[in-house]
Amino acid sequence: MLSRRSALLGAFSSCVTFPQCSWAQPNSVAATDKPETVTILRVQRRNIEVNGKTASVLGIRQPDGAPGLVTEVGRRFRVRVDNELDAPTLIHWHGLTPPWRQDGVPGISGPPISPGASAEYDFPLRFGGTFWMHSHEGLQEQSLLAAPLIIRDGRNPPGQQEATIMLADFSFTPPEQIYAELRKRRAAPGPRSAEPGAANESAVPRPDLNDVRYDAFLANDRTLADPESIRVEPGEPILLRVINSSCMSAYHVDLGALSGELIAVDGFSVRPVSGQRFPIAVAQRLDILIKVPRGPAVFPVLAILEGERRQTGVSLVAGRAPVTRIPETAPTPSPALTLNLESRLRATKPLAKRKPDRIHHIDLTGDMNGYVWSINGVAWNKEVPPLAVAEGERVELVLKNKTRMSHPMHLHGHQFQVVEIDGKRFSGAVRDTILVTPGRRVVVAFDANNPGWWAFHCHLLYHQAAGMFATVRYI
Ligand SMILES: [Cu+2]
Repeated sequence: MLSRRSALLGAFSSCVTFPQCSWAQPNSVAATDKPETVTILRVQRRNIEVNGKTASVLGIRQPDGAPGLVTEVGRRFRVRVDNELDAPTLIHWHGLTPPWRQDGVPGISGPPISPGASAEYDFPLRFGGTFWMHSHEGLQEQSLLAAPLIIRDGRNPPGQQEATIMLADFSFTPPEQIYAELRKRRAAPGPRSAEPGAANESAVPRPDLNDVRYDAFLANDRTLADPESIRVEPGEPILLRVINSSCMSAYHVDLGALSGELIAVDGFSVRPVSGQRFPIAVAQRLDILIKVPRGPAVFPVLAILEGERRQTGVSLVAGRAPVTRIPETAPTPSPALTLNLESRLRATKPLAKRKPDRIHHIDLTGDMNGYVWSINGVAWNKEVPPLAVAEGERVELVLKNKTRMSHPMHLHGHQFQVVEIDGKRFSGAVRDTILVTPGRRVVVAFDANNPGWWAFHCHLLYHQAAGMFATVRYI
């Protein structure tokens, strides 16, 4: 099904649901969007402006310019991906559960799409939520080859306002050079040096956070020098769908003067948690419901880089209110992400209670020195045996982080439930990406119900590239 050159170019109409290329989407799908429609997604080069300079990046857009895809639960995911790049690519549908051949991981689910070729996808959408799509080929994700994938469902009342906020880390340094510089950092004693992209400002040893020094942090492709203004209706609720499409950066989402309710993580509902700040690791998503106060005002929604003051974000503009400049640094550095919120989350629809049929012990291993990252001491290569599971089993993955960095671990083709942190069992969130912080032990459980061969890896792009990658295979 993949990589066949489409002879049908032009025979499909694209799923044009929205009049302009906008990140804030109206809450309805146009009546012309029949279930049979094939949505065309073009993988292409595009320009954005960052820090006053033009940046050539990649993107996934529909023919009308809309990034990614907004659809509805119960429909089929009928998509044709056109590779308009001059390099191979393959797009992964992060958080969805397609047949494994349509999962978009080169070398696992199938070959990449050659330049000028297309691939077709067709599978049912059995659940809704906030998902995303991104390249799983090489380091393309660092060139912003990612887009939202929103599946509306009964949790979204008709007419409710919503906005998608996609976070990204950006560097003018080519990703291959960033990676090469990270790999060169071999066993340097004492404080870290040779930060890719910039000089190290401090001689004080720091915790292992943010090992790439980025030029900018983007929300919907823009920095706070020129943030997106999202018009909102005063006095009405708005659903924020926050997607962390960054390659290496975690944030604290800061609602400023607003408070919100976290109602879903990685697309799946949790018992609402009220708050003003919520952590988001790489590849995770947060659905936050906010009641916009009455009266005109501007509400910045910020994402503050973990361990630092640098921030990005958007403005919610309620009524006729003057827009003011938002600083690109927060008054104080934020802390590193912890598992405090994770341990408080409770799934509204947990997995059925069941003893595991199979338990895999997975040590997250490696070191900043030499930039070696691995699973159970083995950096990924094609010879590494998969983690075996069998259809119908309840499987538990016991994740132990033996390193000094946090790792957001992502399982393809399944959702899992967080069922234990450091020996304490609980009925945690159902999700697809779990942060495991240094020294901690986190157990996730899933039902083996999607036969095939699936990736399981750290979602930090350069950790994955360095070998913190494994596979799960049905036997
Ligand atoms: Cu990692």
